[in-house]
Amino acid sequence: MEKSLQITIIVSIAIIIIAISALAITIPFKQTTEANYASPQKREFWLFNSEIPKFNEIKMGMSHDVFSMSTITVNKGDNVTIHFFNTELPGGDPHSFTIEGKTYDVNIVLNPGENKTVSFDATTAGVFPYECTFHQPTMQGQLIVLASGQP
Ligand SMILES: [Cu+2]
Repeated sequence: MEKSLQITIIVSIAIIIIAISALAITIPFKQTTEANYASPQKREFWLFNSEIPKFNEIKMGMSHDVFSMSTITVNKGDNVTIHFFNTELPGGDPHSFTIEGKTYDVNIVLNPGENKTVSFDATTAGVFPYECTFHQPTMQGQLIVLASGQP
């Protein structure tokens, strides 16, 4: 009888220690997550056409053109502004910034030396591929809209 009471007390103390440890581990992560997902915010990006140095287009059978950013990450609810620049010299290629699908209807086409700005609200969470319609398959990226932190 006395022994079983001892065991009960030891088990209870062990459970309390485990519970406190788990809480101590979880709390810092929770705070970090909440701080990072403060939203909505106005988020601004500068995007450029770029190229892979020493990339042999003939040998590889594809374009050397890429976007300066292959991912753009925002939170759901953010207002997103993207300034897109075509840094080609006169006589160079046009480039587009085109988000695939109908969720975000963005398609801007720039001649050499031009820049344009596009703004939209990130109303839908998910991963949305973007591309330059002139330079596939190399010139593409992903708009990532995170759902976390939304009420
Ligand atoms: Cu392009």
